[in-house]
Amino acid sequence: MKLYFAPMTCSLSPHIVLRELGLPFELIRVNNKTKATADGRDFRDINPKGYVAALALDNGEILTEGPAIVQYLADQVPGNSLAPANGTWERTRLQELLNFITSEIHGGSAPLFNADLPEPVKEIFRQKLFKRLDYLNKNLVQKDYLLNTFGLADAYLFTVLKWLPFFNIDIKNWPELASFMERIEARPSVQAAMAAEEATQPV
Ligand SMILES: N[C@@H](CCC(=O)N[C@@H](CS)C(=O)NCC(=O)O)C(=O)O
Repeated sequence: MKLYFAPMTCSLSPHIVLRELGLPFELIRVNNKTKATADGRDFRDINPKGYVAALALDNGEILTEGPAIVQYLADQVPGNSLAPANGTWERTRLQELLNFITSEIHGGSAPLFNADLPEPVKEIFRQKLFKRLDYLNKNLVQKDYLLNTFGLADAYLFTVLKWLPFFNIDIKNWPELASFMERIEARPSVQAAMAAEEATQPV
């Protein structure tokens, strides 16, 4: 398998999951501006949507969309602790969380990266995001992880909350989220994924 990624983007989530599961993979960097890939291709020929993450399977299939990728990966390792089995109520709860993170946190914070958006518009997105962070903060009171044990939703939430400093949002305003971030960042898989991404050459 090949994971097409760009450093510090949402592709960190499947990258962490690959390492947690111990699956073999190749990491291929994408320049998100030029769409050049480290293996000498135009990324749009791999993912016509033009955004990371994209997972190239050994059978030639390309899988995109973070929540789908991480669930596919977990399903390659039956009995793993990152995702409840398909078809169970617990799996539905995981999907509920992944969808919340992708639409409300990932999608909800994306406009804050846009330098062309006027400040009052950004403030609307910021206030909406704060409500979602309040919700998550309450959810994590006396809990180490979003579900019972570390799993797919935690890797994804960690990835998107790593962007908060870019928006000058201080995670310390949400103490449970702040300790969640420390807890997840301390995991060997997370340390290894961030180090591996940083060690790649720019394309
Ligand atoms: N819906 C996609 C969104 C992926 C996405 O937002 N990727 C960003 C990085 S976090 C990207 O590559 N943006 C570059 C672009 O859109 O040109 C998913 O959940 O995987």
